[in-house]
Formats: sequence, structure tokens, C-alpha cells
Amino acid sequence: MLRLPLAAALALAATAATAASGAAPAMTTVELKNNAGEVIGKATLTEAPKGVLMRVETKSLAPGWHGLHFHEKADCSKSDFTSAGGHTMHHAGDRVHGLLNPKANETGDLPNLHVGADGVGVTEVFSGLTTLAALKDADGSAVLIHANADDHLAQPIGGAGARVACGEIK
Ligand SMILES: [Cu+2]
Repeated sequence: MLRLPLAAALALAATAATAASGAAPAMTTVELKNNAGEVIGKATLTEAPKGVLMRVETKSLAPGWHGLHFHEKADCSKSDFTSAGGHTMHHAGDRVHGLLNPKANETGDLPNLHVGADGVGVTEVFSGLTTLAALKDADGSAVLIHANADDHLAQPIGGAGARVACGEIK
């Protein structure tokens, strides 16, 4: 019976030591490529205490709103990016797309990216539905930018249309 409290105390001590040392959170930077395979920007993902924070910086995209998602595989090899699969965890069967859906449980869902008249898009988004560790699972995952806005309701991808940029998270 003494082993559990001791283990708990050690775990707490380890957590406190990590916090006190101010260790930098885990980060991953991902190159974003367009359908022609040209690098058009990057996404920087940072592990957060309750999710993942992602900064997206792009150029040369069509002005307006674009759906932004995490897809299930780190595979941007096909020029239409269908190789990246569906949204992360969608295969689990109990997932429904849309941050505005009453279930709001799909781990690939993110707010839209806005691109200005100059083709530049810059944003920082947060998801409490997944973690950097989950995104970097055995087959990784992908950051996908779609041609149109995600309405956050329609199945399966909120009407976001074609995939116009892809980045492999490994
Ligand atoms: Cu998508």
C-alpha cells in the first residue's frame, strides 16, 4: 500500500522539477507545399498543457477563407493530397465533423485560415481536441489547407473543397 503514494509523490516531484526548470515545450515545424510541390509556407506546432498550438504562415494562396485541418497520415505525396487520408480519428467511427456540431469531437477540426489580397495567410490556432504526441503517432498526420472555408457543420469536411496545401507532421 505504500508503493502508490510513493509513486505519486515521485511523479509530482518530477512534474515540479520540469516546471521549475522552464523546459521548452515540444515543437515541430512542418513545410507546407502546394499541389505543384512548391513550398508556400510553414506550420509550427507546439505542445500545450491541454492541447496543441499551431502557427501557420503561408504565401501564394487564393485570398479568402480556407479550411484548415489535421488529416490522418503524414503523406503529401499525391499532388491532390488525398494520400493524407481523412481527418484524424475519423476512422474511429464515433467522430462527427465540425467545431459547431453539437458533438464537436473530431480531432482534425480547426478554425479557418484567412488569406489576404496579397496571398499571405498568417494565423495561430489552438486545438484542445488533440495533442502533438497524438499527431506524431506511428503514421504521423498532415496539416491540410482547403480551397474553400469550412462551415464547421456540413459532413464530412464542412464544404471546404479541394486540398490546396499539405504539410507532413512526423
Ligand atoms: Cu481537411
